[in-house]
Amino acid sequence: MDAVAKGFHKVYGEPGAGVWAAPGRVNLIGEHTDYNEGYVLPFALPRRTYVAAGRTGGAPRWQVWSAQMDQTVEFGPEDLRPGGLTGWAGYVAGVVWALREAGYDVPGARLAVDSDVPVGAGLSSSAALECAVLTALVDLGGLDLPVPSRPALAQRAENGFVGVPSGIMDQSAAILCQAEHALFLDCRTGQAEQVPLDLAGAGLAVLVIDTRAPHRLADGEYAARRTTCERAAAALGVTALRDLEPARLPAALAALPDDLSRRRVRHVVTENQRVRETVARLRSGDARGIGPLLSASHASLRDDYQVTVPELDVAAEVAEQAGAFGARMTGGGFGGCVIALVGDGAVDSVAAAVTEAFAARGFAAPAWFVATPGPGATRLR
Ligand code: GAF
Repeated sequence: MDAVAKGFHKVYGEPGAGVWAAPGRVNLIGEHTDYNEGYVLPFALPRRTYVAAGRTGGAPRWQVWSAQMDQTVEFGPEDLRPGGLTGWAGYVAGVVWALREAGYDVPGARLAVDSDVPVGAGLSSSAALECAVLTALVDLGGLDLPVPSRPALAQRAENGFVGVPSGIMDQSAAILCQAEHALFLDCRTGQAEQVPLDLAGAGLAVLVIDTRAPHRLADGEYAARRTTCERAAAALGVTALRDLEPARLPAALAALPDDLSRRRVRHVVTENQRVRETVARLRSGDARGIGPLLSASHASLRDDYQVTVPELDVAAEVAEQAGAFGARMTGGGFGGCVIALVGDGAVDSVAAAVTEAFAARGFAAPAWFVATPGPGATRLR
């Protein structure tokens, strides 16, 4: 927070009006279910993207400086068309664009951005940036945009301006999560429940292992998964795969013409069920009991949804062999992170086992940290 405030002062020669922040996330369970109108259960990381900002007078224009890139980008209304800005600044311009498209009078502003959310690790650094900027601009401009409506607006920035066809989970996590809770979100209705997640109280920890595996073919593959799901839903006569209850799965699989859509549908239907089961176990105080559900989710993402890579599979498998109660990839896949549910005394040994296994296979050394559920987007000063 201090660094970004100082950065603002240095770049613009005056202090900003305030500092805002939004977090990255891990998804505990419920992967590739959001765009199928199903259930997700993310929690916010204590790692956040910070934005210092101040209004400018005159015709609206925007200047944004990034501490990570040590670069300032300036844009005006003429740049606000989908794809009009690319790279990191596209996420910022996308938020201004989405607000204006929704009819909001966005004030001209200067912004400084700093972040400790790892980029490209599948921890939602882009949603953290979008949501920190959105929260700052809404406050600066006194815009009447209720909190529950903000995730969809930030998602529109990503879908419509940046051009990534993501679902609504990451922006919802960045905006709606609360400290010490996971967010049980129904992605169709927007209904959100805060589920207490007192891991330390249960003698547990969520170990996040960043495999550092480069994303491979991620964009096209993600879009392809979406299309297959949408076509399967249409073929089965439902609005979205969310409408298929597990009891209908055998008949649905029998009705589908190809193996690929059968696999995708099986993943989505069983994953939605695993999310509900995870929430039930957490509500009943059985945090350790969610381990097998995490592992089943990983197997489904590996075998049926086919979005893992060898680094993710090795990390999940070795974490379990080393004593984790369950482990799974988190986020979109094709690289990124694995989460492992471990006893709080086993963090180092599980991380060491994965590091060793990576070295033995010639993979890049993984990074790791323990994740505790932090707060969603907020004004800090
Ligand atoms: C990415 C997307 F941005 C999310 O919307 C979600 O679909 C996720 O992949 C997979 O669960 O993070």
